Amino acid sequence: MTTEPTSTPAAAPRNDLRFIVIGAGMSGILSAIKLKQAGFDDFAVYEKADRLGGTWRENTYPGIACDVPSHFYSYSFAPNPDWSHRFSPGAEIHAYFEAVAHRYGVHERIQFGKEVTRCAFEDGRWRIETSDGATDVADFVIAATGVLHHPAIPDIEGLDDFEGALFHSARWDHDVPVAGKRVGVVGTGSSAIQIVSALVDRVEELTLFQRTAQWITPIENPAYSDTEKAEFQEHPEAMQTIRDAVARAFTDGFANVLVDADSPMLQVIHDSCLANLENNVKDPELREKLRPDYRATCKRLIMSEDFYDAIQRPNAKLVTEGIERLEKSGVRTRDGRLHELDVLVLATGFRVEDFVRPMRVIGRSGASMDEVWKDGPFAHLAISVPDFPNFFMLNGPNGPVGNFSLIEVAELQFGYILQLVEQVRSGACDEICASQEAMQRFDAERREAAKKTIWASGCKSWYLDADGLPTAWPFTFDRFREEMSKPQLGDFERR
Ligand code: N01
Repeated sequence: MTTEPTSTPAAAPRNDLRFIVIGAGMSGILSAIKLKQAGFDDFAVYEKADRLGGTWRENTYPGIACDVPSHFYSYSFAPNPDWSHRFSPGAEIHAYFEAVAHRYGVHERIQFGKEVTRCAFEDGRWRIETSDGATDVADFVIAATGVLHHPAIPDIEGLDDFEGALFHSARWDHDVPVAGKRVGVVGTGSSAIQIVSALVDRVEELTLFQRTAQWITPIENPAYSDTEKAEFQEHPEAMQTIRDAVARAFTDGFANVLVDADSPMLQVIHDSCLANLENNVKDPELREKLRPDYRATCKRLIMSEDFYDAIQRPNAKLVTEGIERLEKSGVRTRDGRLHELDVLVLATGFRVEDFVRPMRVIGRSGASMDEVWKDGPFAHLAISVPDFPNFFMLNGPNGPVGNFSLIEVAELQFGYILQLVEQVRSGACDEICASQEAMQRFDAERREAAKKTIWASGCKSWYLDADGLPTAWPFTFDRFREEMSKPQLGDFERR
């Protein structure tokens, strides 16, 4: 049942609302800043680690960078004239979040080393438990817990038998020397491609274990000169111009076209990836091994200016034979060959379906998020789940993910969430969450649209759910912006 919007406040305005933000990554820091700016000063940010930064804290592998241009992958309210490159490295991005958190006075509001283990909606408020046994109570929970968060460890036989160093790309062990070593990398996603390019000239031998070939689009990554940085400092509007241009180009040339597998623009992207492969990989045998058998952008497009060079170095080896098992000295492939290694990196991606879990979240009816999501995670417009009032997610299920700025996504979502919060603050209601009816309507439409996207055109990727249906936002990014501009209050149940 849809609850009709009412303009008559049920009670007096409330200025005593307390918020808990879970996670101090990009979207948690954003939430804290935006709450302060909106005049909500009673909030805490709980962070399980001992530093902020989320994905940029956890991923420190060699070569890490963001493939969204830095002047777009920045908060809209905190442009950074000092970005070193068009696509700046991960450590710089991490330092940016640290600096912004300090500058906006939210760093001191983060409680580090506190993992939220349980949130339960009891007597109209959220009761929070943390790993150290402490409890807290709040009116709202903002789950800023990230998407690419829980490393996926592949089910390869003999993982424990390997006597060399073994770690996931998101758990890079910097104590393990790689210079002059025989290093193997499993996987060909964005992480693996960056690792291979960064390591090949430092190691004795680099072996890339490829299960699926990837389309690669070449990008240039020029450094910003001191003159350009001084110009950005003096004329911040120059950064805004870049930002606007990139945002428009990513929206029109990318995000909006991925959702229509028949879009002619997708053929343009495909042809450019094909030309990259044909023109830049010389050995015909290697070229065939690197040739994907699906359409470009079906998987998340890899952007790299140097991967094809790297994989053609004399000390690089591409192995396409499947992995049979790990043995004490290396990887045994199905053809019986043993690839001897000192270090093996699992660049095997993330368990994306977890979202807020393993935290236990109990809604108004007593049902847990695990139960509600037993067939897969969902949320109305990626933000709100029926019967979990005053609990909102940033970058939650079925939201936009892809080759564009998740910062912009989170900013738009937070603007929307604040409008829902306003319903409670103004006294119009005490509890607000998506109605079942709106959720089901959205999910049915989302599922239909998902079938028409490029992600459903015949490849395997982390965008797909257990049934092979893409889980990402399947509409245009323009529609996302439009939806986020103003909640349809009729889609929300308010008590
Ligand atoms: O992970 P992935 P990722 N045996 O899931 C392979 C963001 N990101 O960490 O394709 C052998 O893409 C798997 O093979 P297949 C970005 O959103 C951004 O690289 O399933 N191989 C695949 O090749 C990205 O999309 C940036 O056949 C196995 C790989 O592991 C997301 O993070 C940089 C295997 C996993 O690829 C995830 O990227 C880095 C097995 N048992 C990450 N299991 C930038 O901004 C898995 N694989 C640049």
